[in-house]
Amino acid sequence: MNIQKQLIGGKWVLSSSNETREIINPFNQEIIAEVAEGNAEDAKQAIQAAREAFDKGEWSRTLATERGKLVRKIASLIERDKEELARLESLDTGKTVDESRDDMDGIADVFHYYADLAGKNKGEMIDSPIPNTISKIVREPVGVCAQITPWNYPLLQASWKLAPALAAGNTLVMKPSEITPLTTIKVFELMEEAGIPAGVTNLVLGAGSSVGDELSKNTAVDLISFTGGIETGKKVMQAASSNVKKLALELGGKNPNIIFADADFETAVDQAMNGVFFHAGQICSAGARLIVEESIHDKFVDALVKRVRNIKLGSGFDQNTEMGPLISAEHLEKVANYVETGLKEGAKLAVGGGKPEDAALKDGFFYLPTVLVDCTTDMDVVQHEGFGPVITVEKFSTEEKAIHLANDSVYGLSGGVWTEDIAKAERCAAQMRMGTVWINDFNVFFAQAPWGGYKQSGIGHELGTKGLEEYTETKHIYHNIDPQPMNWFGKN
Ligand code: TXE
Repeated sequence: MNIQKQLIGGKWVLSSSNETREIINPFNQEIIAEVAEGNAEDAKQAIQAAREAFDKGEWSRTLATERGKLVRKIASLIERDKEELARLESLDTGKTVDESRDDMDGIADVFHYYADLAGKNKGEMIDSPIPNTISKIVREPVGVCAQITPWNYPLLQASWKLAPALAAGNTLVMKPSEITPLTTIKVFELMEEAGIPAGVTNLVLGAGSSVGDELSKNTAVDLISFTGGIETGKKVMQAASSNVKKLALELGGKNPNIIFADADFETAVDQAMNGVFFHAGQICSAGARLIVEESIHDKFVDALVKRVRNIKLGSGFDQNTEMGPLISAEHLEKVANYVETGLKEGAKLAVGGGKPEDAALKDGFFYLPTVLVDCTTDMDVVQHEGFGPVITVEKFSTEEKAIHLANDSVYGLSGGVWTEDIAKAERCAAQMRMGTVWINDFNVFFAQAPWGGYKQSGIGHELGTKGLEEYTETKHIYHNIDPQPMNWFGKN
C-alpha cells in the first residue's frame, strides 16, 4: 500500500519520524489506506513554509480577482472528481454515498461562493470629521492560518475553512482528523493542480495532541480555526493565547427541536428523523433533543418509534442503506455509555438502545437508532452532546416553557421550531439563543448564510460574508492631504 504523504512547502513528504497510521473503514474495519503520521516537528516546518509564503507576499498580493479564479478552479476540479471524492468519504466515514455526494455538491458550492466574493472584498470610505483628510477602511489577509478539522464531515468542514482563507489571501496549514484524512489529502492535490503556489497550502497529518497542539500554540501562526469537541476547543483556546491568535471555534451543540401541536404532523415526524439520523447522528447541528407539546406527545412518539424501527443499517455503498456505522470503536462505546447514563437517570427506552444483532453488521461500529422518552432537562443525557443516533424527548405545556427548555443548555449552535402559527414561530425564533434557528425545517445550511454558535458552541462564524471576514484584518488608513504644523509643543 502506498503511503499517503503530507504537503509541506510545496513538497509531498513522509513524516520526519517515518511513522505511519492505518486508516480503517468503520463498516468492516478493513484497512483502506496508510498515511504519514506527522508530528510537532512537521507542523513547525509547515508553519515556517506558510510563514515564508505569506511574508513573500506572492499570494496575498495576487490580484483578488485572480485569487478568485484559482478558487473557482478548485471548485471545478472538485466537481470533476465528485464521484471519487464521495466514494473516498464514504469509505473513510461510513456514511452513505448519497450523503457524501450531497456533501461534495455543498463543498463545490462553498468554493464557488468564495471565488465570487474574493473580488468583492471591498473596503469602505469614511466621512472623516477632520477637514482635508481621506479616511478609508481596507480589509487585508490575517496571515498564517492554522485549521483543524474533525472526522464527521471531513471535507465539508475543510472547505468551510480553506475557501475563505484562500480567497482572502492567507497562507495556511491544515490538520484533518487523524482518522479521516483521505478526502482532505485529495483536495490538497487538487489545489496544487489548480495552481495555488507552493507554500500557500500546507497539510500536516497526525494526532491532535502533537500536530494540533503545535498549530494552536506556535507563535508564528496568526489565526487558528478549529472545529471539534468542546473540551478540545478549550485546550486550543488556551494554547492560542501564547501570541493572542485570532480564534474561530465551532464546538458542536445539543440542539433543541420544538414541535407544537399545530405543526404539520407527518412532516414534523419525518423531519425530526432527518434532523438527527443523517450520518448516524454525528452532526454538530443534530436535532437530538426533541421538545414536544404535551397534547400530541404520545401520538408523536408512537409515530416516530414506528418509523425509527424501520431504519435500515448497512454499508454506505448499499443503495438500500439509510444509516451507516459510527466512526470508531471508541466512539461506539461512548454512545453506548451515553444511553446507559440516560437510562440510569430515569429516561425510558422507546426503541433501539444497543448494537444490532444482524450478523452482516458484526464488524462495523453500528448502534441502533434510539429514542429515549420521559427525559428532563436536568439529565446529563439531555445536556451533553451524544453525537450518535439518539433522540431524547421532553414534553412542554406552554410556549414560554418550550423556549425556556430549549435555551436551558450550555450550547447554542442551532434549533428548530415546528408550528403552522407564523407569529408563534417568529416569537420563538426571536427568543431562541442559537446561531441558527430553522422554522418548519431542520439541518439546512448553505454557503451564503453564516454558521456559528452562541454560548459554548463557539466563537466566530464560517460561511457567508462573515466567514470571509474571519480571515481578514481591518485597517484604517488616514491621509492628511493638507498637513499643517500644530505648534503645540516647544513653541518658544
Ligand atoms: O473530537 P476532537 P473527538 C464532539 C462530539 C464528540 C466529541 C469528541 O461530541 O463526541 O466532540 O470527539 C484535534 N489540540 N465533536 O474527541 O478531539 C483532533 O485531532 C489541537 C463535535 O474525536 O475535538 C481532530 O482533528 N487539536 C464536532 C479535531 O481536534 C486537537 C466534531 C477534533 O477532534 C487536540 C467532532 C489538541 N490538544 C466532535 N486534540 C463538531 N463541532 O462538529 C485533538 N485535536
